[in-house]
Amino acid sequence: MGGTVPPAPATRVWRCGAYALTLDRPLVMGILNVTPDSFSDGGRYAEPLSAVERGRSLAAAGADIIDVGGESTRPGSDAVPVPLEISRVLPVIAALVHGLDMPVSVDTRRPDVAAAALRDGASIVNDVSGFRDPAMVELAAGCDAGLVVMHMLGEPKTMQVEPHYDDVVAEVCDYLARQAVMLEAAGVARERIALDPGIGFGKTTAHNLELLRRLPELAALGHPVVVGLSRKRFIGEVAGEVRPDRRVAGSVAGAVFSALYGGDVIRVHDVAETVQALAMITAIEEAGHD
Ligand code: HH2
Repeated sequence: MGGTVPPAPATRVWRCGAYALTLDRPLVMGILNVTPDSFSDGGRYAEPLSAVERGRSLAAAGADIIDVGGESTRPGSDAVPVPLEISRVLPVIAALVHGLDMPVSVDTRRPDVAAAALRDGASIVNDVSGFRDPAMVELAAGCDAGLVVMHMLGEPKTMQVEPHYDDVVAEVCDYLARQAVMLEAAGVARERIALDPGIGFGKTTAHNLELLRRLPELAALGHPVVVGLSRKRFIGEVAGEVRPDRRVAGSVAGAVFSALYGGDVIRVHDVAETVQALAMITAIEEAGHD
């Protein structure tokens, strides 16, 4: 008798520079937009001091990662000149990296912005254009940062002009799988590559809901999955709420759904509310496992 004990399932990890983030519970990425025009918090943290203060309060509220962006990519937005984007994000990233023992991410499509952020200690490059730019791929191959590869149809300026897919989930998964293979071929370790369906980036409300409903298909690719739906317009359409700051309950519901169906990292404005909701999921799942 005395059969062998089955091995415990291997812990999944997302490698981000000096950090190895274990994915045995959903992680929260707190959004810090150092911009005058972001759709939800534009202008609130445009000054470095208020932005750093906000970053610290997101960490105190339980965020696992702080994602710092200097360019709004809301539908219809114009690209920001690189020097301006660098001047917005760099002082904030430098201050947060020195003050907090947690990964700081840079939300950028620009290799020069990403390179400057990495030099100042950022551990993650979050590229909403999904590492389309060969210079971004070269940068990724030459560092050890975690990467978020996001799907976006076209460019922010025009992405919401009648987006069309035959099967949105299959097309987004195919694209992300191909980008991951391309990055691995360029020399990026698989454990560094997280995938994000890009909720709201060239998608209708129906597309966004379908991507969430079939999130397990993206999770099945085997990479860490990042989901960013916080306060976005499709929640407003479902709930009949035009004000982004009144979409918190819908956002938390989306975060809980995502975490249950394969999301590993949830990108949110409302960190305290999301952390509490996700802690409940973890507590319920762990009950009776002692
Ligand atoms: N969404 C936004 C920006 N960056 N990054 C990832 N990985 N996933 C997302 O869904 C995502 C993202 C847009 O939201 P926000 O930063 O709140 O607004 P804005 O682009 O207007 O600054």
